Amino acid sequence: GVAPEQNTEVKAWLAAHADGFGHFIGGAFTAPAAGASFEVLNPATGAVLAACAEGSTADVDAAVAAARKALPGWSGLPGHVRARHLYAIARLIQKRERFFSVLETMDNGKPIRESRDIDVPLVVRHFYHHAGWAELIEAEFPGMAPVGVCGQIIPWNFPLLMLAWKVAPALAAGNTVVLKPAEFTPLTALAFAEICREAGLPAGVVNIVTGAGETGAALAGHRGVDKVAFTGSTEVGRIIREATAGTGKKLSLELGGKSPFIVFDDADLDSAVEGIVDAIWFNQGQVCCAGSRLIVQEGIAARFLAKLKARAEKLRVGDPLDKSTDIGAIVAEVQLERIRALVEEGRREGSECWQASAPLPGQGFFFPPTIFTALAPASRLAQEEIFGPVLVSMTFRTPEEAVMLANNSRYGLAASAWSENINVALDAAAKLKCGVVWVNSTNLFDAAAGFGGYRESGFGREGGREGLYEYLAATPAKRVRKAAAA
Ligand code: TXE
Repeated sequence: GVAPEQNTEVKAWLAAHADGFGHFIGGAFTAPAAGASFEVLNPATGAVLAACAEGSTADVDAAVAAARKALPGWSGLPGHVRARHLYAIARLIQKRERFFSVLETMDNGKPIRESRDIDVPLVVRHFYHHAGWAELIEAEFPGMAPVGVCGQIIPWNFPLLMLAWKVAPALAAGNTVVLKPAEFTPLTALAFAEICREAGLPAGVVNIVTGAGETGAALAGHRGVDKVAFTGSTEVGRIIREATAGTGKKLSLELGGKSPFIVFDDADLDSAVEGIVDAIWFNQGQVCCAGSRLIVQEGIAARFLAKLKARAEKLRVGDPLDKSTDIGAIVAEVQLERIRALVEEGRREGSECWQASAPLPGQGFFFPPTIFTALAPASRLAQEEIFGPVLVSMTFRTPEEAVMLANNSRYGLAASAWSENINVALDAAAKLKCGVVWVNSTNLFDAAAGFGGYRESGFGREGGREGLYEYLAATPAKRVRKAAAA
């Protein structure tokens, strides 16, 4: 293989924090109110990377108070001044792209090629894009004002990118933030806190509290929070929706998915194979919009699956820091066990299971590319989000049947349709119940395009003009006065 990415800078940074990380509150790293901490592991090796503070309600109180205190100053700045801060953050992350990529890969297990070429560049793009919006905010959204203090809870699959999706629009619109990263992957968020300080962001505009579900629940339920933004499991999304119901808090939820990937018999099969490889094996399949259900036209199904399996045999599963690795480690042992259990259940139910034959690394949390065929559309495997490198495949005869199968899901996040006849593809696209449809492509993301779901995939959009509405309120004068008085 290619030599592993150098990680000396990251090692030095971790060594400098060998005593553990505190929370980032009011512009400074603070010791947690209580002494509890948790270990952060490298899922590719099992090694301990750092110790982070377990956020208590007292920590959340302090962070919300700091965000509240910073709100009048930050929201009172002209948009173009806020823009300068966002540009500064973007530039500093860009300058440290390599550091952030290596740190993300060590913390999450994703291949360095992905963190370096996809995650971190998209993070930078997100801050630049929203710096532009900050400049335009008064002109483009007349009569609207920031919502206030935002409580943001993010998952572990794209740790820094999910932070960018949440923090950049919130700040552009004049809000202040308390963010809780996922307990498996808090490190790039803590490095981002240092960037905020270096960029001269006013104290308290961004606060980061680490911890697990209880810390998240304390944040979502805090009376001083005006808006909650959550990305994660549908189950926790439901808990947060219940907890915020009747409180007047603004809420956006980006939850699970079981996105269909439809291949019509006139598709360019080689391109579609590359497409599905990206759809289900990018980030080990731990992607909310992963194309996890292959729906392929009957006449070409056998040929398509044969091509796909031959391609999947060539994917390299292993050391995420190796630049030639295609599939890295699953984020944590409990996630690996979850994937294993679902796959075992599928096997027991009699579905045909194919797995790539290359041996897996002897340590760390790895799972091979896996494809299920001949499974009942109502089975758990066909309906539930697996969140791993596991594809389920089914066939259809007519375009109507393809759409019916695709929409046979409690989710509705994304879909992909492949045909060389654009009419066939667009006709199907119009009938798919989901937030985004890619035609002859997959996993295209941009800061300018709103992303989000229908049904149990949640509601609200992130990115672009639509995304900004999640961070703006229509009753400006009253809200701002109330915020200033509190
Ligand atoms: O997610 P959780 P988990 C799905 C995916 C995965 C499954 C379990 O199917 O296999 O969820 O992952 C915080 N109040 N997705 O258990 O628990 C938690 O600390 C407030 C899909 O890791 O939803 C973390 O910061 N917050 C997905 C965040 O919620 C709470 C991404 C997400 O963790 C909380 C992740 C509570 N009661 C998982 N409990 C996607 N759609 O991208 C936990 N948290």
